[in-house]
Amino acid sequence: MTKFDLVVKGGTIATASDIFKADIGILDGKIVQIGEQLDGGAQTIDASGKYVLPGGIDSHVHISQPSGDGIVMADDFESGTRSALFGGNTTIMPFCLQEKDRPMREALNAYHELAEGNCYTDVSFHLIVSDPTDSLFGQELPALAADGYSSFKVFMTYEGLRLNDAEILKTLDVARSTGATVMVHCENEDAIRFLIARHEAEGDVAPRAHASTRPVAVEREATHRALTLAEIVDVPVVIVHVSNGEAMEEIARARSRGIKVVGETCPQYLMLTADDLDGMDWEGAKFVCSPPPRDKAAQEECWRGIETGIFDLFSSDHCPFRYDDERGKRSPKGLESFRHIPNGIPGVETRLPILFSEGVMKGRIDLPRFVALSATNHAKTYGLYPEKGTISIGADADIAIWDPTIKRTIRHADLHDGADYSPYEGIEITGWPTTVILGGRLMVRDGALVGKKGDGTYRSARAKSTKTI
Ligand code: DUC
Ligand code: ZN
Ligand code: ZN
Repeated sequence: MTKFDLVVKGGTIATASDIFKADIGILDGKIVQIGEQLDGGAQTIDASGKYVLPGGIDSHVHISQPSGDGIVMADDFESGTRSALFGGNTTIMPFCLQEKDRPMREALNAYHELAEGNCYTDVSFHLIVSDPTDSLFGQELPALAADGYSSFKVFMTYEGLRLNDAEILKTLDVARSTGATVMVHCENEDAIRFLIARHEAEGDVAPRAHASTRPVAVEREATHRALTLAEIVDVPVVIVHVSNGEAMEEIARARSRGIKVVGETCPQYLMLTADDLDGMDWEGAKFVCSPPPRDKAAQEECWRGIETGIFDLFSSDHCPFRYDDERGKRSPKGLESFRHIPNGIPGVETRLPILFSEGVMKGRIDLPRFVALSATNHAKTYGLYPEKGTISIGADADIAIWDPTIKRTIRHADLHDGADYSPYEGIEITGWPTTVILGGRLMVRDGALVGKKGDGTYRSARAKSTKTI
């Protein structure tokens, strides 16, 4: 008699708190039993010798985001979620960008249309506040938070996007009253503009100048200010893509004052440095992202943050542009000055293999910490827990089965995104997710795609009650 649609047998399961050997019984998309010797599956997956982990949640991903000036992102929902899936993810959280003089709802409806029927993973959206009007704060955002759009991103940099302190305070205040979560991109725009003008006046326009015009001090000051604003409003805050020890110190000091801060870092701050932006023939543009990669010492500081808990989230900040493309990194304007190179690098597929290989396999973190950083904390921070982010009875059967013996060299040719390069080309990886299950459905089996576009669906996020981190 079949009791389960699927049984995952003989693997070593890890959650954010435990490691144990057991089988998993799945019925109607949910985990319904965890135990020894489970039989009666319509289908059975042999996971012996493998790690059975919650599917990754990448809560910081840019897909199909309008980028201005003839620039086009390299991924739509189809290619972006396919790439995420092959990297062991079952949920991603892209950003819906509010357009100037238009209601957030309009942007949201258009973004839903792009995603609908095209996803290989589940998706849930954050909202980028770019037009901070009274009606947005007074009516739209509270209504959207109640409807399950309960995380807002604000930028302290980028012309046309940056909010001033008063506008950030208002956004934080809406979050306080609705239970929504605010993510802050911390870089001081005025200081960056000052440095850009100075570099351009000196004729220093190559990609490397991108890093020089966004130094650590620019990020540290903005991090301090964002945390101070959150302290004044008395609301938790997420500091995204932290790149260095000085910004980490601001987080630690804020926590010691009792402020609830969630810290996020990304693979680029562990694996790349500003020297990578020095490439010949504009190749440094392949590594242009903000904040920029720093130096070896900052990489070590970020590892320390991963090990000690300064960071709760490890996300990709996947923001893909093609390199050899006029609509990407080699846009005509971009070739005039680093200032116009689109900011962002691909990484949704390599995020978890990098953390697994460099973190778990090299003994820097254990498997429960890997699970917390890659899935559980994302679900808790953004209101998707406990359906997502863990392996427990009643949770969605979102599972990635990892083979820790696989050795692979990252080659863009083997990846599944829409870019034409990987910033991590040539890095040797030990361990890769070989089988991925989404809501009880096999999506990748032994490295081959078996799921279909449209199997991934939209998931609303709850405000308040489950945001426990
Ligand atoms: N910086 C951002 O703020 N967003 C996307 C990519 C990047 O580099
Ligand atoms: Zn950002
Ligand atoms: Zn980003």
